[in-house]
Order: sequence, then C-alpha cells, then structure tokens
Amino acid sequence: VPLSSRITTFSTFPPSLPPISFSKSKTHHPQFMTNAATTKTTTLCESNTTIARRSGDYKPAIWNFDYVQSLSSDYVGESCSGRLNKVKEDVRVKLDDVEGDPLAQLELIDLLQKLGLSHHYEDQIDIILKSMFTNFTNSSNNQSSWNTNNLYATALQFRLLRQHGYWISQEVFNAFKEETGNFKESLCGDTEGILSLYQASYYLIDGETILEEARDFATKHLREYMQRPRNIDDDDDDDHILSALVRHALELPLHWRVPRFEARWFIELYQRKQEMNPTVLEFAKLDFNKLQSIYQQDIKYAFRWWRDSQLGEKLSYARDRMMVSFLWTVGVTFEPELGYCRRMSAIANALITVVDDTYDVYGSLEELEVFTHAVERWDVNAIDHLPDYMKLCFLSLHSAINEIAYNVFKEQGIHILKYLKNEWVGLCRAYFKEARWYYSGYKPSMEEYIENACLSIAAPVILGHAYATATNPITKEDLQTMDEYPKIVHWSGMVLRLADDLGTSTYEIQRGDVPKSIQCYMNKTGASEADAREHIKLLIDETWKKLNKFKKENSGFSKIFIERAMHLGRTAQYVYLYGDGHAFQSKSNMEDYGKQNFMTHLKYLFGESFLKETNWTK
Ligand code: LA6
Ligand code: MN
Ligand code: MN
Ligand code: MN
Ligand code: MN
Repeated sequence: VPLSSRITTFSTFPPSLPPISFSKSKTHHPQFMTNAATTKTTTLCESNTTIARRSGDYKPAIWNFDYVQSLSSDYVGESCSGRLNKVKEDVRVKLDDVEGDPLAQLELIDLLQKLGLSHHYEDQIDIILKSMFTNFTNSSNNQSSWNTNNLYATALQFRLLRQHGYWISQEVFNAFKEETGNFKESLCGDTEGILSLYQASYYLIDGETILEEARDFATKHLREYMQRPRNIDDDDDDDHILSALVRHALELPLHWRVPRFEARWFIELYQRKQEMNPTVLEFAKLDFNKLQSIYQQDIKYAFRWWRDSQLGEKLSYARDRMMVSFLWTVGVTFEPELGYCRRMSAIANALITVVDDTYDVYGSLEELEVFTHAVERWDVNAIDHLPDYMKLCFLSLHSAINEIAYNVFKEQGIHILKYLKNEWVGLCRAYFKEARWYYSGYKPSMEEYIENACLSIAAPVILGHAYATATNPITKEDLQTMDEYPKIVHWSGMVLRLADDLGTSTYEIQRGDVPKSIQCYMNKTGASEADAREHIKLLIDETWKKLNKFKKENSGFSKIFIERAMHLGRTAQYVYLYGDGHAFQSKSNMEDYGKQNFMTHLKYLFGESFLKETNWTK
C-alpha cells in the first residue's frame, strides 16, 4: 500500500491535514526535531561485556527542550477572557432558549460535548437530561412525538442519557425492528440515524442483545455507506462532513474517544458545516486555545523536570518520551485547574516508561531483583546495593514520589506516601514476574498473563497518582479502596494492556519479551496472529461492557474518577491506534508513517492554536 493512501486512513478531514486556520510563523517551528547525536553525553550504561542485554532500538526524542520552551500562545491568562466570557454567556442563553424543544436541546448538548465546551455547563446539562429522563420514565409508552419513528433522535437521547448516568432501557430500539426481530431494512437510507444508533450502541452492558444487534446492523450499513461510489466533483460540503464522520466513527466510536482530542478534530470539521453557528465556533476555538496555553505551561514544567533528572541523557537504553508521557495526562485529566495533577502525572509516566525499559530491555535478572527490593524498602540507602545505572533511576523515582507526598501533606495534612509507594511496589513486582518468565522461557497461560499484565501496564500507578494529585480533600477511605485494587482500575488497566499489546507486541517479541496477550492466545488456541488480534479486540469490547456496568452501578466511586479510569483506556486506544505511538514505532518499514501522523497530532494539540477568526481582543 503506498504511503499516501495509508495516511488518508488517519482520522483527518479532508484526507490530508489542511493548513487552514492555524496561526502562522510565530508559533510554527518546522525544526522541532532533536538532533540526537548532539544531545547524548556520557551515559551510565555503556556496553557491558559480561551481560547480554537487549535493545529496544528506540529512536531519540523528537521534541527538543528549546523548542518546547519556545511554545507560546496568544491566549494566556486574561488576554482573551473578556471575549471568552461573553460568548460563553451567549451560548448559555442558547441552551435556555431551546427549552421545550427536546431534540434541539439534545443536539446542542451533543455539539457542545463534541466541541469540548460542555465542561462549562455541566450543571445546566444535567438538569436538562434529568428532567428528560423523568419525562421518559413517566410517559406510558416511552415515546413522544419528537422522537417517534425518528431513529436519529431516539438514539441521540439514549446515548446522552446513558452517558450522564440515566440508564434508559435498550428496548427503546424495538420500535425500529421488524416483526421478525431484525432491524428494519427501510432504515438503511437514513445514514444519520444509523450513525446515531451506532454511537448509542456502545453504551451497552453484558447481555444487552438489542444493542449488540443494533451495533452489528449499524456497522454493516455504515461500511456499506463508505463503499458507495461518490461523485468526486460533488462539492456538497455537508456530504463530505457526513462521510468524514462515518469514517471517523468506524475507526473508533465516540464513547471510546478522548473528548479533548476529539474536540481538536471536530472543531476543524464543524467550521466547514453550512449551518454552523459562528458564536459557538468562536467559543470553541477560544476555549481550545485557552486550555492549550495552560497545557503549554504544564509541558514546559514537565520538560524542565525531565532535563534536570538527567534520565534522558544518562540512560541510553530507555525511551526519552516526555511529550507523549504528557499526552496521557491530558487524556486522563483535562480540566484547566488541575495542572498540578498533569505535571506530576507526566513525571510519573516518564518514570514508568524508564523503569519499564529497565525491566524489559536492560536489566539482568539479578539486578532487577535488587531493584525490586529497593523499591519495596523505599529507603535511599538501598542505592548502595544497586549498579550505577540503577542508582539514578531509583533516586529520581524515590525523590519525585516523596515530593508529591510532601506537597499533599503540606496542602491537606494527610500522609499518603505509603499508598503511592504501594502502587510502585505492585508495579515492580509485576515487572519482575515478567522478567522471571522471560529469563526462564516460561509461557504463561492467557489467564495467568492477563492477571499480571493488568498490573504491569501501570494502571494502578497512573490512576492512584491521578487521584492523589487531583483530589481535595483526599480521604482515607478512598486511599484504602485504591489500595485494594478496585475493579474499575482493573478494567481500565485491561483496556490499556490489550490496546498496548496490539500496538507494541510486534517489536517486543522481535527484541525478546514474554509472550503478550496475542501470543498467549495463539499458544492456547493455535489461532493465526490475525485471528488472535481480532480476539484481543473482542476482549477490549467485552471490557468496555464491564466499564459501562461499573458506571451504571456507580458503587462508591465518584463519577469523575470512573470517567478518568475510562479516559485512560480511551487514551490508550488513541495512542496505539496505528502502532506504538508511545515509543514512536510503527509496523511499516517506513518508520515515519506512525510517527509523522501521531507527531502532527501532538503538535496540533499542544503546539499550534486555532487562528482567531473574529476580532475578539476588542
Ligand atoms: C508502554 O510501553 C509503556 F511504557 C507504558 C508505561 C504504557 C502505559 C503508559 C503510560 C506511561 P510498553 P509493556 C501512561 O509497551 O512493557 O513497553 O508493559 O509496556 O508492554
Ligand atoms: Mn441494507
Ligand atoms: Mn516495555
Ligand atoms: Mn514491561
Ligand atoms: Mn507493550
């Protein structure tokens, strides 16, 4: 397949990224690549003749320090807040104006969510949906004139209600079935309705067969729609928009997408729509830019920490990946006021990445045993027993995590180090188990692998630290619950693990590693790799049903924490969509394929603002 046609499969509109509406030269630095050779100084891990070590063959960092520090935005601080508050109020009025028109309300809420704006109106949106749910459960046939025979409206209502925790029954879709039980073939011309059904069907839990059927039906017809020949000369923008939406939906459903990354994509699309609302569009751009300027400050902080840690320059075997480590944090915690969480989580993610490479690539089994004990002891003096290259790694981990605990103590008077430490001990023990399996050539069963692998993917560390740095007040009960490895963390880790295996195991197996889920399944069933991959995708699907069920039952967890756990899975599905986006490796031998596209997206998310379309400074 030629490169050009691969690129078009990425989620952009139109097929290649257009240079529209971005600010020009000022923030544009085509030279953001690091020149690897000049950045490496003496390393702590020169080749060792007595121990055979693997190599991840990782490429150097792409984002260099000076480039990152030069990132800038015109939307910092108060500069745009006058205009921003004005359009925000205009949109709030709009939300009031549509009262009494349920479909218009739903469409506006959906639009605000897709544009990344709904966080401004959470209470108002909840009031609307709650009353809609009450009306729905009180009306005798669960149908009103506005959605009778309207698949688009019924599915939109279903999706938004479930998304917000109002668990409407799958049976609303029976109205769209034939006597035979199949969905009506007459619906197949209604692409918008089918797309709406498709997006709704992902809110299913185990056993909801109507939704399963709905999803199969919708997927089949959306694929057919994409196959239909199109008139290339046809300039109907809205038609292009619909097909972009369908392509994007088939790639990943909305429920599995990270809202913040989706906003970046959707704003581009929305501005091409014939009936777009200029006020809403302007607000979306301003707000996106404003959040981006906040993230830029967090990124700069994280890069300073990374440079000062010396991990990148001293540990040549490990991935130097601060930018993508930061990306994960925005996926999980986008809220502007939670910069502390993003900064600390970016550091934790970079440390996870380095420690992971220590276990997977560089360390001997003996060294790893000593390292694991050092983490268990959590004592600075433990470094005396470590080889030199591990001393730096252990000390930076130890001091970074101690400092988080210290800051939380100063802020809230609660001592959480024990809990943070336990998450790292759990991670290192899981890493060590994999190392032992690798060095002994042991082939775990699928079940045995999964049990350990949901820990070794670091979900408990990531979510534990997100809780600790984004919550005030932190409670002893929550800490205790987190310490007991709750199901929500397990399912979140499962999505993360399986998506990671789909994206990374090709390289891992080449360089030498334990069998990952794909290989375990092949060993167990004799399936081909292609079939095993399909099976893993199915497992991701099953896991989402469990996450949905967890959300429905909402037992003892805050809504926001459940959402963060889901966001972690979503971020993984985004990062690993076309290969190993965390390490920047890709399946094709044109190594730049995955990298270029993923890098472009990182740059658009964090580096370049939307151009102001109107004169908002006045
Ligand atoms: C993925 O790498 C990696 F480093 C992670 C730590 C993924 C989780 C993400 C973070 C940092 P790899 P392994 C937010 O595929 O060895 O090497 O567990 O992980 O398969
Ligand atoms: Mn059909
Ligand atoms: Mn690894
Ligand atoms: Mn690993
Ligand atoms: Mn992996």
